[in-house]
Amino acid sequence: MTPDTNTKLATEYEVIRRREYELITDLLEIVPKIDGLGEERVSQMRDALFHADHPYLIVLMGPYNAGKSSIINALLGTPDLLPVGPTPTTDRITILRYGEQSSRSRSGDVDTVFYPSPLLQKVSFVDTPGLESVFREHEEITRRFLHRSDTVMLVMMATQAMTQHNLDYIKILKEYGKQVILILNQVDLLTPEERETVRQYVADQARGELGKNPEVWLVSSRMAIEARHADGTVDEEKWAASNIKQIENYVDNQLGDVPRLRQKLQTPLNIAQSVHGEALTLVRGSQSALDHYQGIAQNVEQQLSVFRRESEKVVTQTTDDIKAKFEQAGKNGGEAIREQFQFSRALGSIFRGLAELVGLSSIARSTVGGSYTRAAFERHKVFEPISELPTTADKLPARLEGKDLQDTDDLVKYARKEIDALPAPIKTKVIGTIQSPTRYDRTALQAIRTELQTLEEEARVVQTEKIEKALRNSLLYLAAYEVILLVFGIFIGLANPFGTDSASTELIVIIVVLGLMLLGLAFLPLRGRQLENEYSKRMQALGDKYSETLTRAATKQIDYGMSLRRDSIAPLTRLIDAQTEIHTTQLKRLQAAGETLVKIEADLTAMGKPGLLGILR
Ligand SMILES: Nc1nc2c(ncn2[C@@H]2O[C@H](COP(=O)(O)OP(=O)(O)O)[C@@H](O)[C@H]2O)c(=O)[nH]1
Ligand SMILES: [Mg+2]
Repeated sequence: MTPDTNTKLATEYEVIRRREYELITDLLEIVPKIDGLGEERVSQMRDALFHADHPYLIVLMGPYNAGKSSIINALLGTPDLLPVGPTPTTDRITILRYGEQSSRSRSGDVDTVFYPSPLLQKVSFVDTPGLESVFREHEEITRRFLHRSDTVMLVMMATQAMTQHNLDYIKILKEYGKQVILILNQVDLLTPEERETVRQYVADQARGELGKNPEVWLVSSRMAIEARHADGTVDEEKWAASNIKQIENYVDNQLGDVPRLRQKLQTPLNIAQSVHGEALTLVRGSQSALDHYQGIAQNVEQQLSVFRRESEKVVTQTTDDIKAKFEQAGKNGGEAIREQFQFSRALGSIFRGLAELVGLSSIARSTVGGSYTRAAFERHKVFEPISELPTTADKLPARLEGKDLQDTDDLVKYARKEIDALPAPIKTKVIGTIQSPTRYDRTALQAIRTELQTLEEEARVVQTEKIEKALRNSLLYLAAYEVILLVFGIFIGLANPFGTDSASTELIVIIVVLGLMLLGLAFLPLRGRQLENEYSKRMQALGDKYSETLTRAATKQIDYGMSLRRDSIAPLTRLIDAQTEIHTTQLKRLQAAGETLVKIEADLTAMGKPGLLGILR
């Protein structure tokens, strides 16, 4: 492959790798929260993330002072990026990876060094301490890195190549099934003849262990570092002699190897696909559980609206009762008024009216007038229904409260039963306790007591004066009217104004006068009816106002009672809401991830294949 196609391939690879990384990062936010998905699957995902995170991983191992850190410094053209020393300078594992800016971070046994080198865009290096310490003190981490590595470079001092130890390590590394390259460093300390001898020796020794012709590279990191001058110039001859270029070339060749690259991207993708599939199945499987929870939520809502309607019915029953009492009072009052304005009474009252006319009744009025209307009201028990109002109104808060508490207890029992029936992992997610309220706020209906009292008092007010004045005036007008007609009748009878011949005319006139006199008598009950209507209208208006006031306060108490009910079972309803929310988002995100998985898979299959025009896609 040409370097050009190599670059294109590397870019393509990098694009897919990044998408995989993002996808797996996204999945890692979801999958640990899916009930029933084993911890093992989650750690597989984390592994997959690591794979997708590192473009290509080369682990450098070898004894202390072999020059592992120096080789990395030489490759990156920075003598001081990693500490170098004749003694074990550091006992930590260091990952070198690409970063826009040079920075370091530390987590556990592992340091990460970010550095803006183009080489690190293609490959990440893992620098390890001496082999002995690696397997003794960092066994777990070492294993992890070895598993994830693409290539292991076993770095040895050319002057002390292939000790028994090194042979043992080759054996171990072989077990990991990784490609092992033997690097003999510090060859600047050997003559060309010695170099060839050492290479032969190492190759022979390693062949036995690796079972094939091993790669043995002779390098000098010191020469490579020395070849790059501080002023930016490079001693090309020295650089070539250092042979560090061989490592660079290796990286480039690896990245030009399409099947290998594809395999590298396929591994995390496969893990992601497998875990994603299982997660989706689990989430879909929990749909029926969710349906059950929503059934509970619906039951609760339904029950709550039934409760509300029942409470409202209690209120309407009371207000109907109250309105009936006002109506009764209005009716009784009307009767009392009617009695005053009765025709038979009116007849008898004409004389009283006459007395009024001549001003004789002023004494009688003060003694009789005040009492006869009130007495009529008493007789007709007008105030009895009014006095029953407080008892009726006062029963309402207690009835509502009793219902609130009973309903809440019922809901609590229901919610507890449902929570008990939840699967154990869900049960642990219930926050708070389901319980009936310990206090009850009665202020809403207490607050209107005085308002109601005022209305009751108003209902007791008999407008005695108004009624009696009306009666008096009616009698007065009636009496005057009758007297005038009477005088007119007598005049007709005595004065004979139509002459003796017209006795019939006279008779007719007298009959008409008598008729008018009788008609006048109907005026009184009519006036009474008018007052009666006024009174019952006033009572009805008061009754409406009374009911409205009561309803307003009762609605407040009902609202309060409803909130008590909701609060008492809030842990259950909150859990259901939360579960629904979690389920919906999980499903949505998993479905989206599934689509991305399919796209990446397709792009991965197409990776490195020539496009329509024969050029690399
Ligand atoms: N002569 C020579 N010395 C080297 C070379 N590379 C490293 N060293 C020295 O070997 C020592 C250990 O190097 P270092 O990179 O820290 O080894 P590490 O322990 O494997 O990381 C240091 O003193 C380096 O200067 C080399 O190519 N030639
Ligand atoms: Mg080192």
